[in-house]
Amino acid sequence: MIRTISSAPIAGQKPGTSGLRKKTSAFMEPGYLENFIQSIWNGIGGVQGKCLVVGGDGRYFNTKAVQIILKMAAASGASKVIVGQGGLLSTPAASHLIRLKKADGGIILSASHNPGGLDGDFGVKFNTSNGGPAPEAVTEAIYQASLGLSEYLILEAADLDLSNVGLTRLADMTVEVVDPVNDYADLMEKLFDFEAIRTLFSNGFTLAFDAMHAVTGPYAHEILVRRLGADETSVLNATPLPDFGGGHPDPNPVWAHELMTKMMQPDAPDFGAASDGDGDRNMILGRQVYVTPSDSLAVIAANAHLAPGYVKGLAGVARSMPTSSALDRVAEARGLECHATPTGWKFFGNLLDAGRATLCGEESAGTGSDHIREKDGLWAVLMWLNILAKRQISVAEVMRNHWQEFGRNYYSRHDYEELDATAAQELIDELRQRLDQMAGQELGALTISAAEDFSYKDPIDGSITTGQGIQIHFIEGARLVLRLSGTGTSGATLRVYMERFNSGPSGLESDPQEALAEVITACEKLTSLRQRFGRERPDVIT
Ligand code: VG1
Ligand code: CO
Repeated sequence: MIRTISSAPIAGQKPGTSGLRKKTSAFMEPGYLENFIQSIWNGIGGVQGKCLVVGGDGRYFNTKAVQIILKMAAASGASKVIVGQGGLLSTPAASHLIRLKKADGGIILSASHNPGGLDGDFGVKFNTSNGGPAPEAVTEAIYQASLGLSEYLILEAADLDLSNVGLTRLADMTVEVVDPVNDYADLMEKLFDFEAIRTLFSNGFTLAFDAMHAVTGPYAHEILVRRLGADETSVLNATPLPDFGGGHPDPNPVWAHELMTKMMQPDAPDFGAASDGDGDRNMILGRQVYVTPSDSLAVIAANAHLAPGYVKGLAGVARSMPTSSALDRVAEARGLECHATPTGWKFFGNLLDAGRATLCGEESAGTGSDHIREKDGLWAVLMWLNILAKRQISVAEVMRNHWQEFGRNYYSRHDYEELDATAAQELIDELRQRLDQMAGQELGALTISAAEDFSYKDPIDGSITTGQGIQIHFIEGARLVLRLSGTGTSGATLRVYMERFNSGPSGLESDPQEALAEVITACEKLTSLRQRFGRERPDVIT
């Protein structure tokens, strides 16, 4: 029986960089998830007769939320929902399924790298029929719908058993429970030279992949161990847990410290990698080498043709604005179109759909291509393995060669977390007001050449997005970017991005924090960050 439950708008149901993220306890309050799901339905013009893909990263409340969404889809007349077995789907696998099954869209339950559990965070992302995150116009329509919500529809029915693959029904709606891994693994097999990677492993190449107790465990096991022959022990923390084992599934040197420590030993495996909560981001390591995400993107751009799916070369490349311009150097050398977009994968969708970019990436360790419409952690790992298998050199050598050829963009991001939200916004506002007077200003050893508040005009649909971060260029070939995070759930996180180019051939092997010392000083002179927020140092340095 369909029930119409009267409700009222709940403040703050506004999707951020990647979906709506709140404390798990907030999402579990009566009507909270229901209100947002109904707002999605209303914001996209209803789900009558539509087919949707649903799944999540397995965090606390995932299973219950899937059941609620199924009942709400059935109540609003959806014709079919395709759901991952046990309610699980990585973000890239969901994107692929939407495209493969020609679904009208999908809902991914994840707060990505944010910790999970009852005390952690939960999130809901809506993806459109191209498999990509809903663009701004759609998330805005959903938000507007949430502000005018007065009721939601839900089917009164018993929970479905999602533990077996196959077809079942919920009232008039078909529910197809699918293996979350198979279709995705098949896609990877088409894109990469599995034969070459298998040979690499059989010749004794060693790997450590840290799934961080999040969704990628089963994917990594199937692909790396079962299909490619890596040793069983290569996949660490492979069982998805509702609280990610108490960890913070963010693949960076700080949160993936267990893997980091392992990889920094002289007898470390040849290759190391980690993925985040929902499997869309990655960290790449070699023996005693950490590859920054921006460098990884540039290396992939320069070597993608070694993988069967990309032999024809790249149509173009794109990066988020704060990502280092290492990618631009490769694009320039290879004559590729290169775009800089605001932070968040949704801005790559149009470029990918229009064939203007084949490869996209973000400094936050998201890399991906036009094979789906999301960033893809395991895809990046396989791309690296494919490159190493073909080039037969170590990760350290790949990096050394790359910097010799293109120069090195030293890069680092400093995060200041849980700042007072008003004070953080005031800093950005103040900087905005000073932008006009900045050119020519000396900040220690560096002189500002240009300063702007980044805005982006989408070259495909002409939409304009403003206020995407303060970007300051220095005449010495350095850059400083400041923006506020759109994925946090308490206070504000200030992200400070720093970059400095060294054309080589000497000085290419310095410590990034040392190479960036003058940019760090310039930032402090410009913002008085430490004094303003009473912070001695950043909370996270990547
Ligand atoms: C962060 C990253 C951004 C990424 C986003 C979602 O956003 O900086 O590059 O696209 O997370 O990634 P923000 O607004 O906090 O800087 V994920 O893996 O959370 O879906
Ligand atoms: Co993610």
